[in-house]
Amino acid sequence: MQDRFQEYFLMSETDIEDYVRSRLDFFDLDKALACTEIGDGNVNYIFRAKGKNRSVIVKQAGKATRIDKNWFLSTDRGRIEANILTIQEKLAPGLVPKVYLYDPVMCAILMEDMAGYTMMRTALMQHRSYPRFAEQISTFLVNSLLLTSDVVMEHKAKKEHVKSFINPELCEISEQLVYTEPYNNEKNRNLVFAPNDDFVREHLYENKPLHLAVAKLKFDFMNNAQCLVHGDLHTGSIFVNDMHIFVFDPEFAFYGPAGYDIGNIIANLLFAWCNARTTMEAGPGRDAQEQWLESAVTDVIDLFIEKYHAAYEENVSDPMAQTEGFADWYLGSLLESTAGVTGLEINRRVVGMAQVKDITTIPDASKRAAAERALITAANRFILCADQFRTGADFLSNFLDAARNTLC
Ligand code: SR1
Ligand code: MG
Repeated sequence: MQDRFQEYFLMSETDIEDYVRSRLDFFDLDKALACTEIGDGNVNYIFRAKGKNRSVIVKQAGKATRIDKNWFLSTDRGRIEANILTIQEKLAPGLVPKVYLYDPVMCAILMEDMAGYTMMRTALMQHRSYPRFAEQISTFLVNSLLLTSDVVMEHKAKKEHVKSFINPELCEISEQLVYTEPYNNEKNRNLVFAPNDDFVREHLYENKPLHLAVAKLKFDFMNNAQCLVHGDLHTGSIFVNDMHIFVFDPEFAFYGPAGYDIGNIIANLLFAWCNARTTMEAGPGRDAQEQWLESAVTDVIDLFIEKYHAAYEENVSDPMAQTEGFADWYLGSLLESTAGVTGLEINRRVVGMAQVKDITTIPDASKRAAAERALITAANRFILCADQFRTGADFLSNFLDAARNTLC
């Protein structure tokens, strides 16, 4: 058969069977494949091709984002995503989907299907709990972050990594949507929930001390090539089942501050808590869901700290990083940046253009408004007092204090 995939075009469901067969030797020739578009993200196109016994995911980078067809992005993000998944599979085996092939012509990744798994945000909005989550994500975080840093990697090899993960356009999205627009609405595309207009003006747009703290975090994001970060590690980038998780969708990857990934996780667990609090009936079911989410927040941080120390001890290679006191100082800086990013991720998802369904689908307007105010209150303290968060309990109590005042 003539290969009609020699030149880039944006594929649709009807192209996927031919495409997959042209690239992989996976499927019986005499059985048709069921091909469906399954993505609902803001950026790329994701298809599942399913044969009798096997299935595969095709993720193609379009030239424009899905959220805005006039917003053009380099398709090089497909290469970056395939490369980071391959590295993370070595560092955290089994916690990311396996890449079968990256096709630089179609800018498409063919990868393992996470069949039998649910997107974590969807599952959390169904108020399901995953007792193994903190254990698994903390392993992923320590391995993918610490082991790609200068503490562990040979420094010239690490600099080669930094080069190959330069991701200017995707980083620019975060610089705008996370580090700028929630504080000034400069492109007039924030989506502020009307009952909170005044609150947002006072606490975000006119809050000068907050702007200074955010500016410092923005320049840390742009200049601190610390670790190979996923770059968009919210609960829509994780697939879960009762036993296991997969982290996927790392097209925003680059060398940046470790706290960027950890803070994203914490913030998104707090969105799930707000969803449970405002949409579940008061009673034992809601209490259990909230308690699980609260322990997930504390455990992610505390297990990260515990595993960080063990991994540091085992893997540190830089002689100066072995100086007594350095590991603790470095950890302190990671936790400070984690707190700052937790606050930034909260604010951008509450008022920015890319919001989260956990909050936007809360049906009762006064509960949604109260949840958003609690989140912004907690977020601003995460940002302004970032150096005061050193344990899981510190992270949780800041949020619960804010929630107690507005949501209980
Ligand atoms: C144009 S992309 C908007 C947002 O979606 C992605 O998941 C990232 O979070 C990005 O900021
Ligand atoms: Mg994504």
